[in-house]
Amino acid sequence: MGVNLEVEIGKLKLKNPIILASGCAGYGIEMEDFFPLNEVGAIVLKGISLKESIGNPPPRIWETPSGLINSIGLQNVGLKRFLEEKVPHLKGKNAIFIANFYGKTLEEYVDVAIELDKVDILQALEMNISCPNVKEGGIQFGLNPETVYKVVGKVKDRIKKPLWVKLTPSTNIREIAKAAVDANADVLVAINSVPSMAIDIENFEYRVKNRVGGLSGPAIHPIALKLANDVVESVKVPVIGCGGISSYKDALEFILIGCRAFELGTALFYNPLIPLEIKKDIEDYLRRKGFSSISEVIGLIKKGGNYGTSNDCS
Ligand code: RRO
Repeated sequence: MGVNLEVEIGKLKLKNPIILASGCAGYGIEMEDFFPLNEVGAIVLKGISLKESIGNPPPRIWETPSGLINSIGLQNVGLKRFLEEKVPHLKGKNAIFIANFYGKTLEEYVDVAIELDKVDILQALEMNISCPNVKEGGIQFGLNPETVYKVVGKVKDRIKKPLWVKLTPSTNIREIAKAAVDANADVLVAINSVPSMAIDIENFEYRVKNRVGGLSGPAIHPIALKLANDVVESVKVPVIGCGGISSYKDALEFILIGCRAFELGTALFYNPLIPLEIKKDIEDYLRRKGFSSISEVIGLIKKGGNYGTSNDCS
């Protein structure tokens, strides 16, 4: 029996709920060695800013028990080279591409979004207000509800494509989610990496030069799940779960709490074929449980307990 994995993220139809997370799949092209790009529901490209950036100085990656700390610092080719060098490669792939973007100032967020909005191969724009690794832009735009309302509203006013907003775990995510939706965000993504630190005690040094990096991988999955749940409970727009997925079970946890899709990131670094494995395993699960489509299990979790009924933001 065939199972239907199609999901709707607002007006956007994805053939399956598997989305490759920004920063973990390059500009899409890098994944083609492993599978045709249209095997996954969508690919979120590495964050783009107006100007090219070499990112933070090395070392900027450190592996922890069940996790990965990164401090890439938004290295990217910049808007001009993205349009000239990357976009032509993505044309005709019959896949869904989402551009992740950020600005150092509110005006830069708007300017880069306006330009990306004109790119026909992009189906939506994912605003990054949650990068833990840059001094300007990134996380400080995502910590405060008033700032979130302002930056989301200003960008949303100037673009036609759906606006996804990727949230940080480092604040009251319910308030931030509401502010983004009040400013007409179409979709929320929860969560970006968790600010973290590791020390080399022999050499008295931080493991990453920037001192702080974003923790991702299995270590953060339960945190991500709880925060995605908070967002689902707080707003009516589609929510995409992100954080520490390394198996179909982790992915389905996001779906059962009500996320319409999920972003897969760090696991791609040690197993680039994991999207295909998760797809097959989800199909097997749905058949085993007697469902014919993924949409039947979205939000199927049995509600219970008192959590979420108060103003709990812990
Ligand atoms: O480039 C990065 O350092 C980075 C970004 Br933009 C982000 O959103 N999340 C992350 O963990 N690293």
